[in-house]
Amino acid sequence: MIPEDHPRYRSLVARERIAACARHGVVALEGVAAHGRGEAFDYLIGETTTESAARAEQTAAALLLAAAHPVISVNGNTAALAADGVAALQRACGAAVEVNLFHRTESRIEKISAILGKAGARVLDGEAERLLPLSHDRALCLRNGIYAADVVLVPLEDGDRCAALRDMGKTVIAIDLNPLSRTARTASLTIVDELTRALPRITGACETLTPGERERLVFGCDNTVFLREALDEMTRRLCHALD
Ligand code: PTJ
Repeated sequence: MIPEDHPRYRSLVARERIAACARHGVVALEGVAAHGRGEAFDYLIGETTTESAARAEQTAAALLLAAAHPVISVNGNTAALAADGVAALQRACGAAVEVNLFHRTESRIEKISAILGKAGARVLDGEAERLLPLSHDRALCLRNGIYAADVVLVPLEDGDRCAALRDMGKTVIAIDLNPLSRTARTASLTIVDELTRALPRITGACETLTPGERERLVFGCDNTVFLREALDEMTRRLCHALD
């Protein structure tokens, strides 16, 4: 039991949730390591949404709303931490939700789909086919889902699939606290923010952006600028950590 007045309450609750979901086979054991890496980068960014990340979140909303066939791709960590957030974003932008796993088993697909369904998300189902040019199981996706998408939101991605999706001409929006990851550098837009902070902000922007604002954000989207701003912020914090 984590006391609510613990200074790191939010972080500890998230960690406990990841551990519980790993015990249930929702989160892959490798996903526990990925979460820890995320925690470390979140420390560096100050465990807060920077002004730059907030702009990236608005841009993500604009891209999702401009898409003809947006898809939110969900893995084990995302379902564990943010099933509600995925469902709310789906309602706000009309995206399809598809489960796509690196460590793929039918049992995990079912468990993750159930968590998402319970949170109110409508999850695509059907026969996954090996449609992406990848040698691992993230190649398996739905013909009417990720394969047909023009914009794919990929929280906690692995770099290979991000590159494959870009090569197929898709716009890829990543949420990744590590601005140096291959995913972050390959995506069309990377939100350097923690998943559970990012999703509600994207949803909020979907509900409030005017058509003119959306157009300006899509036109001005430059991933290199967002990555540089995230690295600058981390560097600034490191340089002044003991001041
Ligand atoms: O559920 P599966 O089988 O699809 O497996 C998923 C994992 C997470 C194991 C797989 O996608 C993976 O190996 O991911 P990586 O390559 O470790 O990348 C995860 C990235 O997400 C890292 O750069 C972390 O810094 C970042 N990250 C971790 N937790 C969060 C995060 N970014 C934002 N919010 C988080 N909560």
